[in-house]
Amino acid sequence: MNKILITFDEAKKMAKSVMKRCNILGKISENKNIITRLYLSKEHKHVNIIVEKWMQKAGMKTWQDEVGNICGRYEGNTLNSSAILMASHLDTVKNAGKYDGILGVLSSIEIVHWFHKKNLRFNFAIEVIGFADEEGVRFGIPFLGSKGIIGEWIKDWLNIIDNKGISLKRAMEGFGLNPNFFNKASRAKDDFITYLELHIEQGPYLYLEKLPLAVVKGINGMYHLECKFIGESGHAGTVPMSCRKDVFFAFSEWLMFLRKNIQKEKYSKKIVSTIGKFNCFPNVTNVIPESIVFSLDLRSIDNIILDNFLEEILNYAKKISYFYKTTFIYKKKYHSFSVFFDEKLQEILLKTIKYFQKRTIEIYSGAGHDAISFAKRCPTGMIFIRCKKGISHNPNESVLDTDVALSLQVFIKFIININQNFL
Ligand code: HGY
Ligand code: MN
Ligand code: MN
Repeated sequence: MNKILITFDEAKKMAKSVMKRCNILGKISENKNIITRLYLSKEHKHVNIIVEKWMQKAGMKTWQDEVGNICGRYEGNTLNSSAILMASHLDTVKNAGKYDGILGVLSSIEIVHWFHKKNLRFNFAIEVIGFADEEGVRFGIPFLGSKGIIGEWIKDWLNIIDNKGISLKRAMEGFGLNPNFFNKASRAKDDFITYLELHIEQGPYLYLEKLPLAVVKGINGMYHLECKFIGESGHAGTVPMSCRKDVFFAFSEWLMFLRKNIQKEKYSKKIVSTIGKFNCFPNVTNVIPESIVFSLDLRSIDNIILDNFLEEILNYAKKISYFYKTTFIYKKKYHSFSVFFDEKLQEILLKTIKYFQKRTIEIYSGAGHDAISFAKRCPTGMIFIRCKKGISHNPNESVLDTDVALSLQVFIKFIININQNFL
């Protein structure tokens, strides 16, 4: 079976079909001008129906699980054998591109379709999952889809409400899911022998190195906080500056401290910090704000550096808020330690990429991925595909179909190889 290879021309044809399907799903959005597809939305349901049909055409048995993931299974030589899981997510951020997550799901389906057409079966099954929610945009918790598969949902999450006041529980019911059955989505540990994810890099390294593919060594640790400076609202025209409890002065001095701190030798190039969401109350021109609420996203591959930096900027926030007679409070909404992928799997992926692409690089992922959920359960590997100028979470996200073709060749060869040697 080792001799079976897929030619680049054949792979390019498959890549064209993957890109066409990315375009089709890119049109399914809550907003006709930008791509936004959130968990348990009608767009999510629409995409699941289409992707399920593509999975069935590829020879897979399909089902939608109890947290809304769309799943497909291509049996091995023997029924009910453990599976290689190839997956990624189908939800998007707001104003997204067409490839983040989606490319990995559709490429995986295309690969299974190729095996199905060649009537190839392996010592393992292959499962493909389109995770229902990775971005966490609607309910603020990332990786809800893959956490459903590994049984890491917490019942309290059902009461979390979205920005329209709809609880996760109600949203599940509206989607046709029974919120009390979320545990039924979880799969046994030995259902999966390996987790593989193809994903766009979403950063600039492959683009700068002029390389199509790279092996991912691991994923940065991450904190998501919700922070609040609380002052005192008052009349913009009458309150003297010396009597104000001005949250913006506290916030801006804190932000300057953060910027200076992150440039210090001990932190520079090791941490990224983002304030993506920002709200001011009451947000009226002639009222001194009572409070500002904002998100803080911090990431680093080094967990200690990440914790030290976070402690320093939280301490300073408390100090500067006292100086301006305001209060600073925060909530840790999410935390994941950095994750390092299986060395042996990386070696095989590296060798397989080098078979087609003489040179490659190994990088850590600044972006979070569903692979985080599986790294502690089974050998987990990721391949990054170049995206133009590293642009992502942006409608200008773009990939080359020749790079997609190469990634299909790599994954097909990888699966045929491990069928021979690995198991
Ligand atoms: O935030 C991330 O890293 C991913 O896009 N969810
Ligand atoms: Mn993303
Ligand atoms: Mn993603």
